[in-house]
Amino acid sequence: MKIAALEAIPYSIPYRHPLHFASGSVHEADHVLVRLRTDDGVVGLADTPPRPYTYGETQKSIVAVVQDVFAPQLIGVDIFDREKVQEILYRTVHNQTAKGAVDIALWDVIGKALGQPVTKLLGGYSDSLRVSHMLGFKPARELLALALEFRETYGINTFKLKTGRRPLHLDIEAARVLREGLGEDAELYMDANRGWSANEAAEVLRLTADLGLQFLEEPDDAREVLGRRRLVANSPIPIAADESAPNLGEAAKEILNGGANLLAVKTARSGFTEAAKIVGMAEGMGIDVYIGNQIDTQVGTVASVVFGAAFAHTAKRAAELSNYLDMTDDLLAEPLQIIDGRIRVPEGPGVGTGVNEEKLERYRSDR
Ligand code: MUC
Ligand code: MG
Repeated sequence: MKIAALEAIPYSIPYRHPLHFASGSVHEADHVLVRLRTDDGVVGLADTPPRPYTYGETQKSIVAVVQDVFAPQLIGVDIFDREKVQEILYRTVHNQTAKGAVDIALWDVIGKALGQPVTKLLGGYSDSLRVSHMLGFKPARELLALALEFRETYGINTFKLKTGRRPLHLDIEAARVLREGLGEDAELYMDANRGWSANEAAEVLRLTADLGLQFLEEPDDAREVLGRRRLVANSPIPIAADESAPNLGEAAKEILNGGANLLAVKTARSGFTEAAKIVGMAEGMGIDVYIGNQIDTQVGTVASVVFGAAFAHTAKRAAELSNYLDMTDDLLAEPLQIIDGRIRVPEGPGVGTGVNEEKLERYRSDR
């Protein structure tokens, strides 16, 4: 069974309210749906979030690289020759989420062709994942009200607080208000998206030492190697790499450099094939991982669930799976449900990324 067509469809769905964080903000999901067809008519789907401030990609660059660079090289390749597909994709540098989406769409057709859920093909470890919700910049009291509402409505009790602001007390106060309002049982961690220097991050860790934070993600720019190494060596909690470890090589380098001792794994940027290699590498090195969020739609989130539930190493920690709730609508045909703080893996063949065609027509922006 061979790849016969590869399309990239830009679309846009507004957010209910913008999400702000240290490296940028989102107001609408101006994403790209990747659709891969085989010569037998099997269709695979995946979602691609352009994040210029993280990976340098835009909606237009994703459409261009998928249709003009990847499609001509991939058409005619057997769907089961995954290493050949990887070799072709990695001939092109960067374009992280475009490659991730092509890989996930390929896994979707493989699952459908075999009549198997992809989560089982990958590892089949669990049938659900515990959800962590990401809170963007807001005044501390509003953050607490939101977190309490999420706990009440969805049973979510793990929260990632976006930080990296100056003056530092804004984020320190937000963390303190959340801990006091949510109680000891809530799991809380911070993501500064490189907003601080290493010394500022050390100061925040000192002033929040009594709050029981789980870890701190991407506190500063990891390219400032010595500052980061010093921070990791002296931190009482793990320091996680997210955008500083977007691929297998960078993830290995960050760990070996002492730039991180925890890794965020994101299917949107790694697909399933590279993400599985990162998970294996981390497990072998004794490094914990968690499933991160690329501010994914439901189509993107279902891929994270399928992957995260497949492995013991990724299913251990809460996964960031709920930010689609900030969107006004979604393309996913079978909407996700968060019950008792968990999302279940879809049971049908493939990834479960089927879209509502009528909605795709309504939101696509190329016509
Ligand atoms: C994160 O973990 O950094 C920020 C931008 C994006 O695409 O995802 C985030 C979340
Ligand atoms: Mg992050």
